[in-house]
Amino acid sequence: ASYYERYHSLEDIYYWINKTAQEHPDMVKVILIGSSYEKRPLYVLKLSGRQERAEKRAIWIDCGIHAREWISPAFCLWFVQYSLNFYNLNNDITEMLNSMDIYVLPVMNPDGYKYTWTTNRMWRKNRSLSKESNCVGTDLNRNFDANWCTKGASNRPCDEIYCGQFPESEPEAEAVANFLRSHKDSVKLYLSIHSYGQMLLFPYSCSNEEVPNHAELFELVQEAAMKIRRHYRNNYKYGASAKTIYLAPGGSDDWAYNLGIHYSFTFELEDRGRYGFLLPPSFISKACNEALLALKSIALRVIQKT
Ligand code: 0X9
Ligand code: ZN
Repeated sequence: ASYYERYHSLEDIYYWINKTAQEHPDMVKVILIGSSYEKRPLYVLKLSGRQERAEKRAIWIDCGIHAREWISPAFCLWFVQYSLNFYNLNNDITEMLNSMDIYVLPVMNPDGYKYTWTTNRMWRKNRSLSKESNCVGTDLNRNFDANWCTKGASNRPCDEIYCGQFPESEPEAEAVANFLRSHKDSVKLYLSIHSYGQMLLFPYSCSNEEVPNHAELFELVQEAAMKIRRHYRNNYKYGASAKTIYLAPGGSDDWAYNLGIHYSFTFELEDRGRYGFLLPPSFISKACNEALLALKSIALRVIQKT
């Protein structure tokens, strides 16, 4: 199996980030957007092709918000490698990179990811210590300022869906929010990669309300799911988060949407529960190819629309 068909430790991923940037100085820049609670760097890879417009639009992709969802960072690595290898060879990738810069955050929760490799494979949250309790960790996908800590999140530090002390109390969430705030005019498409469940989701998750462009987003995920069904004979559910998965406030996708990034999605990759978070490495390529197909399908539409 190739490098991309295996899971990698955090140290390996940091090494990979550096090496990838060095090998492709023309297309890749590394940006430090902040650091984690335990002071690990949060690196974003900026991929760009040939400049086509004066002010270039951009896509944001984050992986590894939740520590145990190993297929998610694996997808970010897969996607970067695929984009670099197939630029100027595959039409879709070439068009994407010539039209949009792509910011990729391979591991948003490095402390949690590390912890799943050393201590507890099923850890979800980050590793911040709380003052009022001995329990560790905040759910970074409940820590954003979108109906923060209402129904679907918990204010108890021992819970898996603990929302934190206040919105963006966690350095990992704050770093992502700061970066997106300062790039909100160029970023047109926000994408957050999770597992598992095979779903293509869009806002809102923080309320049962429909977003103004609900119909448009629904068409995008419907088309993407149809392509996955045709090419890989696999079914993905799709729709607004609150109705398709559950009510869950404080998520990055809803927050990005409210910031003005009106193409905002969360993908839940393979599988549907047979292995769950423990997806064997032999499934990585299929899971990543499915997500890649959905990403390309949506991104190319967004390029036409914006
Ligand atoms: O609950 C979550 O954060 C995500 N599911 S997971 O099993 N990967 O934990 C779903 C996120 C959907 N979007 C929002 N809740 N905003
Ligand atoms: Zn998740």
